[in-house]
Amino acid sequence: MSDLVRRYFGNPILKSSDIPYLSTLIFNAGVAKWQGKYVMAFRNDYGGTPGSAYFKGTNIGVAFSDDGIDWRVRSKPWIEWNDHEVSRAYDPRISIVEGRCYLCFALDTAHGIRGGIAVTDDLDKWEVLSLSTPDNRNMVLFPERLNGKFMRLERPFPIYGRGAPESFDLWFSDSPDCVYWGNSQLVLGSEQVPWANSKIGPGAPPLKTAQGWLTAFHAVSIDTSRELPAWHPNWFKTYSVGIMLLDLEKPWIVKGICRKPLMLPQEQYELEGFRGHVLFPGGMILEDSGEVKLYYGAADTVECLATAHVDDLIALCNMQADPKKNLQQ
Ligand code: BMA
Repeated sequence: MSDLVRRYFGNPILKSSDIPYLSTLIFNAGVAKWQGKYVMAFRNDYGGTPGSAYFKGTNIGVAFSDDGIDWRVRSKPWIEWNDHEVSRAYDPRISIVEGRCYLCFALDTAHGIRGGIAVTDDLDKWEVLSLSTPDNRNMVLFPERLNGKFMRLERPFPIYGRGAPESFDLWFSDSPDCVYWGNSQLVLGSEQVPWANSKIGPGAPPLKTAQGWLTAFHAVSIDTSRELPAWHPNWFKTYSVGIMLLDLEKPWIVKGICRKPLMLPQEQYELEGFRGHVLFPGGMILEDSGEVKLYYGAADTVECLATAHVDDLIALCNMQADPKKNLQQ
């Protein structure tokens, strides 16, 4: 674990008691700078009591900030999708592409989990551009097009043919219009992450640097001999944060990856909650000073902030993904 990453001393930066409507858990937010402000879209699981594993529903709320630390939450939730087919939208990520605000999200449906992409120009009205086939989630859009194409990272869940348990991987695809997606390429197999023994998935939308696209991902380890603190029964999974650098011109190629987790759960607000030992990165902002703000959900209960210098993060990405295990070659 790297000590180049500093957790904000006032963590968590957003929690259920900050929300002016029904709220139990606030976590897994997407954050971006847009139109002179920091904006956050966050997941709100509501209608449960702390300590219980039951929640009535999930919606997505919006908050604004002048400094990326102190947040003003809009008085009403933004997105609540619940109909005969869809039970909820959750885990939003935000990317600003050519001045427009794109939202990626997961959708639980009667026929599987889908990854969605929508666009908004006012954080009010939103137009769904595409919904994947099941099962897929953790989509993140790159902040610019390459050769005219939108680009995304995503995490399909191949139940058959990939081995157990949950050996899910991180993929790339691109699109001329954000509607039709193709050119699917494997980016990183879960077996290539030395400290994980289960699934991985995209975390924060990539940041462009001269050395490559810098992106944080989540990586999961399961130890069934050790039940972890959680309101949720039978919780055995640790979610950590990894960091890697993708090639600027061929973003499905990993230029370098940090050999250890960038962050492991360590603080009380990360170790205990609905699901303890969970860090779930969803947003990264690169400031002019070189500071990177990394936003992450902690214990599926609160939203937190950590910072690091961009040069230090790039320097950490000095391991090649194991070529013997590299399915690209
Ligand atoms: C994943 C998703 C996330 C959640 C994480 C840890 O599978 O459900 O929303 O934060 O598990 O519980």
